[in-house]
Amino acid sequence: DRPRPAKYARLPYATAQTGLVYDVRMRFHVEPVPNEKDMHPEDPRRIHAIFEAFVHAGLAWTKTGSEDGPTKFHMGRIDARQATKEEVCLVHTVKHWDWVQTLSSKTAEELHGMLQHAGQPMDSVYLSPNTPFCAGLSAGGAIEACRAVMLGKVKNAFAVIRPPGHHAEREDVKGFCFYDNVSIATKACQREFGEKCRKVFILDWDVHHGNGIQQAHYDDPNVLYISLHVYLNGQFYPEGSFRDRRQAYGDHLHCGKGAAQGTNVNVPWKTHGVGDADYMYAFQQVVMPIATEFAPDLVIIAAGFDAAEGDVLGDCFVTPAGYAHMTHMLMSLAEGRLVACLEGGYNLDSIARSACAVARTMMGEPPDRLHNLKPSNKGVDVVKRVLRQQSKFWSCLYPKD
Ligand code: 6DK
Ligand code: ZN
Repeated sequence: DRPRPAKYARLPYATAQTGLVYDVRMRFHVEPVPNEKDMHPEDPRRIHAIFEAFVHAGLAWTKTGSEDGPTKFHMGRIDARQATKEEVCLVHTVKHWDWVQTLSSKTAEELHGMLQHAGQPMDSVYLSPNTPFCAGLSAGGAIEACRAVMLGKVKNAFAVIRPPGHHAEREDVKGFCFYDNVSIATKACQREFGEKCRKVFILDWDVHHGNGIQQAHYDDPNVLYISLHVYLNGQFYPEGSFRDRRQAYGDHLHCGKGAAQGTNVNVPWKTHGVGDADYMYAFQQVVMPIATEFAPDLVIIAAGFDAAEGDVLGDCFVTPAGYAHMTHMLMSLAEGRLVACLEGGYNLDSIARSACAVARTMMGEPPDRLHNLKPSNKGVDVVKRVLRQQSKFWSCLYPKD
């Protein structure tokens, strides 16, 4: 990451405007493997790589040198804690909670055996005795980041958490996820802050569709979920991975149920290889108009960095500056109350650089300029299809002619 320009080093972050959740104990959820080369992509080093980059760039609780006196907090530290059973069960069933808890007392062999569930292999997760502890901290970290913003302790916050959450369903672990961190934080804040936090906007820029988040709020008109993801008609996760054989789940026709129609928005890219220009186009045409009309009280980013340049799972080309611009636009909503919660992202260097760009933007630095603003033909096509569908529900999108 580039060094911090001097003119920003002196900005008076008297009380930090940006909060940071990072707890090393979230690294304890690991798959036992013989060597580094065989590491699962959802690697405990992911969160460390991001934190280390924050420290290196002078963004996270570093000492600024003896002549400056005491430690200066550039990002304010927010402590993670365990999410309670009651909080987790705002989204998941008690049966789900109980099942996750049982993992802590199992041997490695027993855990390995549990990966076969009712004759079917469990979908893309590994299990460790520390999983319940780490999943609890991850959800609790997301909650505390959102609470700090809602309480006005910080303007915005970044929760560097794992395991991720957006695939976890009401009663299913899936896709490296156990508890749906972002949805739990959403419901916890709605409950605690009432009218002050009635409407929450969740923007999911992870390259995979957040089926868990979509499910958790599908009939709630007070939660707007917009996801941009690769969607290849059965060929890209989580398509085709559901027990009940659901296929089309992240398509543009899934809009929400009943009074919540229009509060679920899928932007399903039809190819790999989408980049900044496609994201900027979707933000301009779809995301920002709908979000502005929705007028949220809080914005949460399901911030996976697997659409980043260099990620082998995503195979897309979003640059750190692209993430910075999306962050910058989202900061214009909800009087700036914005929380980024880490989801996926597997190239340690890409996620570190992307997360730094997001954090700098949240702290008030202008984003770097983008060099290519021409969206791909296929990208334009997808956005048009989304517009046609969503214009039934949003007056800002009504065809005007
Ligand atoms: N499995 C996520 O990024 C999770 O959305 C993505 C889960 C993908 C599962 C299928 C898959 C592999 C690939 C390579 C090696 C082992 C397993 F939830 C998030 F973390 F955010 O690609
Ligand atoms: Zn992902």
